Amino acid sequence: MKKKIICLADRLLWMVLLCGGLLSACRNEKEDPMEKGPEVPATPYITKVLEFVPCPGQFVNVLPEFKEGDTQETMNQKVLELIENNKRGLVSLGGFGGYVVVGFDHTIENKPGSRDFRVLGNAFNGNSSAAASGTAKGGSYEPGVILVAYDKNGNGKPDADEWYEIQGSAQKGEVEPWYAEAKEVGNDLHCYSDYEITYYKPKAEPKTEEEEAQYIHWTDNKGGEGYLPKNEYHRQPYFPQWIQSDRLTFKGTRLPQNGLNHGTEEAPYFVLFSFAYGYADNAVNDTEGACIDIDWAVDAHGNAVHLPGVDFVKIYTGVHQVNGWLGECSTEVMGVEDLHLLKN
Ligand SMILES: [Ca+2]
Ligand SMILES: [Ca+2]
Ligand SMILES: [Ca+2]
Repeated sequence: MKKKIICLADRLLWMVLLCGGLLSACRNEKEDPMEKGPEVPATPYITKVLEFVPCPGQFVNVLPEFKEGDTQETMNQKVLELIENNKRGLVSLGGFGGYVVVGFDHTIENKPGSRDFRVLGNAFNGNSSAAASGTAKGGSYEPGVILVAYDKNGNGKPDADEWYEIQGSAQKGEVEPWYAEAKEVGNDLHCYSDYEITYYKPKAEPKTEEEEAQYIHWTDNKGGEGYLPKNEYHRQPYFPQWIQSDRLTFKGTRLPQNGLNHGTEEAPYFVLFSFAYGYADNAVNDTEGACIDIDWAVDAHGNAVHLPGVDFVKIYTGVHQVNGWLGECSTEVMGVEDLHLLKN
């Protein structure tokens, strides 16, 4: 009997030691997110969608689809199902300011002198007949501004003071080859770092063409106002249906208007031009233009910050422009990939 009790005590001691070991292993992993045990290989793709708030737009409530009863939580989950694990589904962020916040199962390392992650969109090259555009890349480029967060306090969340903006070519004041032509036709080429816009939920869906042209009212902090029209191709409600508020306000950097009509007034043909670097949905996927260097992150004053890596990425539509029948410029996201894990 005595022997048995000693045996049990021994076993208990072993279990306590084993559990303690496992717990401390877990703690170590949390303390140092750059360290990964070999038995749990990190995935290069998105594993979390923290928030999806699109701006009203022609693909909203469709990509992904809203169904009666959906909430912010279920919509986040629908977005995750589209863009996790290299699925490359399509999520539309709608007009200026609409955003998605994604996370990963590890910290994407910031390797010096190299680009670290890639944002996939649905940008493509098109033919541009405009000689004035010179070497500009025209086609369907709908640039999204990118923010990155390093989970410095290790609480598993991107805190407000952990976000930094990726400074692309427009924020740096670089002049794109298509600017001259865009200026000539009256595009707004300002790059506002403090833009703020509010969209108001319509009381009802439009019934006449007149109501369609004045569908979703917006006002901004630069004295501007206008309407996002409803077009004939997309008939569903454009205001995100799971959001109960009667208005949506977005703040951020607003990029120069990149859409140009290369057709005629009667038969318009819109070409959307790309910026040199630093945005989402601004380069063909699997090209260097879609790749981002974490060292491009800057603080609110535009000073470079040097982050060891990135745990969260936020992407929002950066251009505020309606391009005729093509509709509003809206960034699409199909995934975010850790280039180092992909060995690219
Ligand atoms: Ca880097
Ligand atoms: Ca945090
Ligand atoms: Ca797009």
